[in-house]
Amino acid sequence: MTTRLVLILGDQLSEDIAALREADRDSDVVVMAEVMDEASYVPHHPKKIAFLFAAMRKFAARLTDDGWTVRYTRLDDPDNAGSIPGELLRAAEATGATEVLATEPGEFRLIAALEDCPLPVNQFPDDRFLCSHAEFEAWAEGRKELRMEWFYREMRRKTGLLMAGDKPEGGKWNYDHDNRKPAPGEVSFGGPMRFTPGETVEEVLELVEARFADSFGTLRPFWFATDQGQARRALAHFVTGALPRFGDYQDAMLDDERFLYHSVISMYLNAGLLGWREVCDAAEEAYRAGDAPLNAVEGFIRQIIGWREYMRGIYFREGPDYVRRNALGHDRKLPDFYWTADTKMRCVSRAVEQTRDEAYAHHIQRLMVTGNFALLAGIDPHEVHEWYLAVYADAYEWVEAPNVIGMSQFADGGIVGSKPYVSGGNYIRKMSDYCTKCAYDVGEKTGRDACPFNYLYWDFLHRHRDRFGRNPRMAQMYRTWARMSDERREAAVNSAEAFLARLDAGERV
Ligand code: FAD
Ligand code: DLZ
Ligand code: SF4
Repeated sequence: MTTRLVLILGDQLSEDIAALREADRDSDVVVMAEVMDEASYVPHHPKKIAFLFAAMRKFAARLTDDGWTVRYTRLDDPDNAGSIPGELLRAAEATGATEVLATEPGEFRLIAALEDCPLPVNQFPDDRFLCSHAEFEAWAEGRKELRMEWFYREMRRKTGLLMAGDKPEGGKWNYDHDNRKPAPGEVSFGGPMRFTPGETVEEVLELVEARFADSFGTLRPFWFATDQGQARRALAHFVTGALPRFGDYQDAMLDDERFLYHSVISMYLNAGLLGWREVCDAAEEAYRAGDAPLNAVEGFIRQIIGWREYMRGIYFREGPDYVRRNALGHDRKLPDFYWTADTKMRCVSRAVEQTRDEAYAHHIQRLMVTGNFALLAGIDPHEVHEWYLAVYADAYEWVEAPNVIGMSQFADGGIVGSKPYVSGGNYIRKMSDYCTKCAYDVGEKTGRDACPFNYLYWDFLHRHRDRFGRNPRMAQMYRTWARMSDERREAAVNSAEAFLARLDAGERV
């Protein structure tokens, strides 16, 4: 029997992954490799690298126990070819294999690299997702607007999740209206389940410490789950401890609470340690057992079968040039404080600090703090994209790019969102306690002491009035702008110009 190579990438750590299903345990050789190309195409957070390497090593051991022949290359192997195609060629030479079975990677960059590999690589669809590329295309075909809500309803019907016959459970598809409570006084959940590094993880931590010492991000304490069993325990911990309040406080932010009632499972889902079905079933069971309310469970399930699948659909539909889109023509360079956290804006510095420490920030921090600031300040969306791709443990282009280029920066011109997600400081004040500890005054609209989000917001609307002035969803904001006195409008624009000049000059803002 001829030997074939079976490529398993770092975010394909699922036993039912397509390439393994196509392979023959007796004659084929699984190839897994820690390579510098993948570890450095953006400067990944050390926690992200350590998480993936540790999870890869444990997954390889599990496959070996299950009877597979696994050829695993460590990063410090002196013969390491440095890239995935290079490692495939080396494996082919060593085994005599002439063909590769792979599962389609989650980034066009790597899909193209496999297509260009001198060995024939058969890329099977990644069917760990609920919606295939063809199904998304069929849904999108002929629609003027690709609204997530309509897509989500189809996914609810398809999965039967939270359905009562052909009607949505409780009579409504979406309970978001109940899910916008401001930050609670106290948080009863102690955060995600933390795991003490065992021998495999410790070995990886030492490697990452030695090789990625200069990268942005704190490696220790390292507490992530690194295998399926641990990830399942982390999920169960969330379902019992936090899911009941997930809905209520989904959009809230607190200065000294990094996780609130969020699940912190995206890195496990995206690497393949958890599957969407088991996660959603666990949430639905909690609802059916009366342990979690419908607004929480519906909201949570919507993120997974709705937003997550929708984002992937957009990425593959829009193609490789999506990450270069810049509909608003923004070209300011990413401020250094995205790496140093050294800014007087408390909300931004706290979001960056926790990103540095945990390789994690929750959705509203990503969207309404760091994302909102970048959009208001006119930062080059590609730089913003590369930052998000680097700093979060759950970041792969298929999910990160539509969230950043589309949802957060409006750089796709309105495919993901019908209006830009921008707000002044008042939104952050309402949803968090950051402003109480800030050097800026959220109540001040203009001037040096005023919250920069306040005047940058009006300046953004003013600068982009040709594009957004006739958008019905923004009409109210433009009416408010029009009603302001000339002096107030001028003061807002002047404050924004002065702030952006200080930012460009490298002053601490
Ligand atoms: P929870 O709040 O507990 O939500 C549960 C799950 O729903 C998540 O684990 C995730 O799998 C899914 N989910 C929620 N929102 C989204 C969404 N908008 N898109 C896709 N899945 C979603 N998510 C990533 O997985 N990788 C990224 O690189 C990423 N980059 C983002 C960048 C920006 C600018 C924004 C605004 C959002 C981004 N998101 C990304 C979506 C979201 O912020 C994260 O999925 C979420 O914060 C992960 O934390 P959690 O597991 O605690 O999620
Ligand atoms: C993100 C990542 C990193 C840091 N390192 C590796 C690696 O060494 N080997 C590997 O197979 N995969 C790695 N990955 C995940 C890949 O970058 C990911 O598969 C692609 O970006 C496609 O989603
Ligand atoms: Fe952020 Fe403005 Fe509040 Fe300061 S005042 S924390 S800059 S929103």
